[in-house]
Amino acid sequence: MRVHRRSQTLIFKIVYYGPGLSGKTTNLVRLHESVPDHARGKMIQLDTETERTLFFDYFPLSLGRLGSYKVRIHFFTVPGQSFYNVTRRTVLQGADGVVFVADSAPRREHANLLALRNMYDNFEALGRDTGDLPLVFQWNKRDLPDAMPLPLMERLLNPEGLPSVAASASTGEGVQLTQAYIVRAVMEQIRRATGGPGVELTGQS
Ligand SMILES: Nc1nc2c(ncn2[C@@H]2O[C@H](COP(=O)(O)OP(=O)(O)OP(=O)(O)O)[C@@H](O)[C@H]2O)c(=O)[nH]1
Ligand SMILES: [Mg+2]
Repeated sequence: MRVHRRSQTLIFKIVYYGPGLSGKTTNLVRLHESVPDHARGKMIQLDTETERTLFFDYFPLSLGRLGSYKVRIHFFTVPGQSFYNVTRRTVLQGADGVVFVADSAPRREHANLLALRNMYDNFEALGRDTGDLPLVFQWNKRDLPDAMPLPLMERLLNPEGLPSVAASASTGEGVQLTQAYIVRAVMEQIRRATGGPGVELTGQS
């Protein structure tokens, strides 16, 4: 979280992580579309000519107020392709929460696991303790006819039973719920960390 005292703004960073082509960029595009104009900033997509993320995607969202402070959330995606790890680590720096977008295609079972391990490795390299990391799993591409069974994905990737959402980002299904879960997890984490009486977000700013 970054605090801008002069403009009385709190800025949270949420990163969408996951293997290549799992649908991270699609999530952000759908999310951006679903936010009213007055609450969203421009979406930036830095990708290759084949629409693979090269650096990241990004857009800012105004969420409301926390006491006298305005709350903004900066959403990012990482590039999933394995050789962009330095970029992934850079994007992950300072993340207040992560959405792990897993691909339900059976042939991506191993890629999902590798990407999750890679996320923890990168946090470790950044010196970040992930014990209290707000993390939400999204089981994406549920529309695939051969999608892996949800209990299998939960068992492989989410043995701790963290919040999870079944989604089809290409149609937008589950995209907003995923965002709602991660925002809630981040806000709860702030409340725990500050020991405050509770933070209520009030309206759109
Ligand atoms: N069937 C299906 N396809 C999807 C879904 N979500 C995304 N896709 C497709 O999967 C492909 C990759 O989506 P992206 O959002 O670019 O994936 P990404 O995770 O950002 O990929 P990288 O940036 O390379 O890591 C695109 O062709 C999407 O249309 C889904 O829910 N179902
Ligand atoms: Mg992408």
